[in-house]
Amino acid sequence: MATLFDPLRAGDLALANRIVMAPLTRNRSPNAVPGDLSVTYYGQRATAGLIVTEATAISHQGQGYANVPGLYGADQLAGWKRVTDAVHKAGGTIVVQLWHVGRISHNTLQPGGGKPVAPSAIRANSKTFLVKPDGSGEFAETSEPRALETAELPGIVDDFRRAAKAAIEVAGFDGVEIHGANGYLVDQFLRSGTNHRTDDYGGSIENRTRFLFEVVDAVTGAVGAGRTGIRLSPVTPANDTWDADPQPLFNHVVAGLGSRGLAYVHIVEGATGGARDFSQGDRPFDYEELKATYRKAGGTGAWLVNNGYDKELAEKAVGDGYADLVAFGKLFIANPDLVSRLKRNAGLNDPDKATFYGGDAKGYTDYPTAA
Ligand code: 8OZ
Repeated sequence: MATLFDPLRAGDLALANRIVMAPLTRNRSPNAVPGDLSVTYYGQRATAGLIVTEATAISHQGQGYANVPGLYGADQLAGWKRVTDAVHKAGGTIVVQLWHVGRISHNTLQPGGGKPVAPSAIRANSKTFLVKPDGSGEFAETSEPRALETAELPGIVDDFRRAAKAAIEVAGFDGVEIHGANGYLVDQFLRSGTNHRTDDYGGSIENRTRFLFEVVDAVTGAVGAGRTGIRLSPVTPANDTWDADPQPLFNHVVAGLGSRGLAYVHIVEGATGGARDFSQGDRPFDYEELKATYRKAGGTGAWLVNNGYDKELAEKAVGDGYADLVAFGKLFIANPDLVSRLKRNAGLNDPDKATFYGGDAKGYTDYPTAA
């Protein structure tokens, strides 16, 4: 029976254990450049089998929050190179999460102060995080988006491709994770609540999943499928996302991923950061069916699960053969040495919510390791 502490090969990634650091937005990269604090923060957590970085904007247009990092400028890539060097020096493996926020943005964060872009011009009932001139943070309503022209889509797909290539070749990452979850651009295309398009990218399931597959093909073409993962959140209501019938939609997604040879598929079960049994549509979501659909379609990537796992639940998921990898979020914020703490059944530090988003070293790099 597999345990959380066994190594695993996921595509081209050789992982020391099954414990993954989930992507966690921390808003500590002024000018979109990860700095000294981020080098320390990720280096401290390098005993994770895999680190998935915080969501990282592939373009200025893909940016939606203050002080989140990017992958579209030389200084941003140089900042990340210092992070990957620190993680590699400590023996870890790190992939970067490729992010386009779509409508979850604010005019003041967009190129030329323009409108954020989306599949359809439907404003999200959601908030973004801005920094005021005095340096303090505030949550603000997301701005009214504009609908993307069909002719603009290849440019965004190309931004994903370019960011992925630079992530590997310049920033030194071991791989990339496409952010297809939590109500950002890729997810906005998937869901019937946010995609009202009448071109080849809207309407049927086949059309709504077209953008996702174009992004996957561009990224895997640039860096190799064995270095590519993807994150999906089939039922999350995060960022005002909604779909009338998620099961056939996401079954179609993973069936299409099955033949594409990815390193892993990362599933947020339930409401992101909330109830694991949350569902949308008129039936509970069947995650076993989702996984079986992926395997039946030839998918050999690792099955990575997330949302509210503790040690017991994670051990069961891996021991039962359901999950290959388990991602922990808040526990990794508060416990840089989470792997050894779980292994030794040591006590866990409690995460401090007040310092999750924005700020300095406090609540970022100052959580103690166990004696
Ligand atoms: C929390 C705050 C801001 C962004 C996600 C990238 O939900 C995020 C995010 C989370 O995927």
